[in-house]
Amino acid sequence: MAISDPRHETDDSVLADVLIVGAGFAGMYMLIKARQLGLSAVVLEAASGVGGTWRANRYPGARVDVQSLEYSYSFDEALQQEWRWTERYASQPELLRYANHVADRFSLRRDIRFDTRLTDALWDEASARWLVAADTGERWSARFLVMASGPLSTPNTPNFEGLDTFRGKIFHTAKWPLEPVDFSGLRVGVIGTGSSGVQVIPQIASQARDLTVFQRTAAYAVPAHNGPLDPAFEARIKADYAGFRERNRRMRTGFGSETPPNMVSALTASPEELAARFEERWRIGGFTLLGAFYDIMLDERANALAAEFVRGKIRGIVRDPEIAERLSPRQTIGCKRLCVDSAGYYETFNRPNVSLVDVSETPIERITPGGAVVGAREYELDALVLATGFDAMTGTLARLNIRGRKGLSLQEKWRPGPLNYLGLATAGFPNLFNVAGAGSTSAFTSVLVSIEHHIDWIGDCIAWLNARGLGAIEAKEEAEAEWMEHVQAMARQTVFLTCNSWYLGANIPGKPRLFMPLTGGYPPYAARCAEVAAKGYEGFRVA
Ligand code: NA7
Repeated sequence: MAISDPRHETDDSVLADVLIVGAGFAGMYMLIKARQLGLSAVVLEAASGVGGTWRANRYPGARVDVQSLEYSYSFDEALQQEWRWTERYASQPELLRYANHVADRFSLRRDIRFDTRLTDALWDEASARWLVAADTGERWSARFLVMASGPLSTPNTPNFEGLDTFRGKIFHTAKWPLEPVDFSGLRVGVIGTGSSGVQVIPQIASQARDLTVFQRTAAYAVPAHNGPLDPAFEARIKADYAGFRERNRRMRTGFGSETPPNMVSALTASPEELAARFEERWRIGGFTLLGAFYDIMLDERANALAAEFVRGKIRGIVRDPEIAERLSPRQTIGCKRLCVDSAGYYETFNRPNVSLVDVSETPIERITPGGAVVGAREYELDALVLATGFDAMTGTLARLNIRGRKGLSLQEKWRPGPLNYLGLATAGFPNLFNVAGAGSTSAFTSVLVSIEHHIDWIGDCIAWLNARGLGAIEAKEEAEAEWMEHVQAMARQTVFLTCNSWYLGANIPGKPRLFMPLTGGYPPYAARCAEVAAKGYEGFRVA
């Protein structure tokens, strides 16, 4: 049961220096950091185990879209040397094993409260502490509250009429059951063709009797060329892992230093050079395509050349020209996150048991007990898979009762959008830090790089306060306003405002259309955060 005001029963609350929400990669590293600083810390985790997103998104085909050697912790040399990834792009089960390995290796579980969801957090002015309540009835009082609850952790289930009348089973990719699901012999519908849809569709197609894909926006899917991790490549990286991490941190995305962007404009390249560079990047795979020319994400004309290259690939893969046309995206490429494909997404539509229904013009009208109605037609289904994404960046925090100074509710404050300073803090909420969320470059990086950066920064900040006997730190309104303008101004220099994406909140009806993550690259962002700290936490008020 939610407790609306945790002040009522503070006598039985447990004291901690740091209360951390979430035991995914961010929460686990924050716990390690707190211990390094000699602070007491407790982690509240709603699930029954560690792993966060890699525990929840256990649908068949789930896999990371950044190479394993770059999507891993760098803070501990022994850890990064001992862990052996089996594939270039790790699968969800392997990522979950890695998360469990880290939890074991650093004995994290003793400070993690599983099956415990934070419901309320209230800033108590008198004690300068956060008073926190969980759905288990337990209470904590903590000096610092670190939200490591993930930017993509609240699944979006569209409000389809009749969804509750459906007779078959309904699955959401982000809330996949613990037990494996068997689709053999079933007529399955998948709604959604973002990264999750692109990964799950080939898997279901190979099992189900019939698969109907309901597509609102066609996806750009580039090959990952996944496979066993080459031992020679692994040995080369591990011979100087620290150097590799350092080179990656100088990249805009925090990864990919082995294939840096080509600093040539697509607009000045000859047709032969365009074709050669795009083909080269297609062969390498993954996000490298967007770096074939430096201006693909900055100039719509350059972007159109890359987009047309991928449409050409789709026409070459999909045998039925009419289906190829329907699968060909029209929006700018990379504007919605590029999908990295390990299972032959476009090839799947050559299978006789797979059909594609375009719901861009004629949306899904309703779900019936036996299927889905689009236009005048009912598609008969035995199971329905929602690959419909997340209420990204704000969904999780805005659903909690978090109250800062003078009872200010975060829900209220964030109604116009996630107002923040450096992506780390929000005015009116002292000693509250948000990890890898809105206002930071996390969405455009290997998120592990962003997580480590944020947590190192938070750790340094807490140590700085403690060294000076200071109790509280809070973003100033003017610094926050300036930062929000900076985030918008940076986005205006890119192609990111030309489509409807979760970056803009555009996937959730009624959500304010505001560009949430920071573009412009990780290095300048990290430099700005460092500069703020070096100037005695410029833009923050300390007490
Ligand atoms: P995404 O990328 O938000 O994709 C969700 C998909 O679901 C997308 O194709 C949506 O179409 C579709 N969708 C959402 N609502 C509807 C309705 N009402 N009707 C039809 N189709 C709908 O989520 P993912 O889980 O795939 O990936 C999220 C991130 O996780 C990804 O970017 C990676 O960072 C990892 P739309 O495009 O909005 O037209």
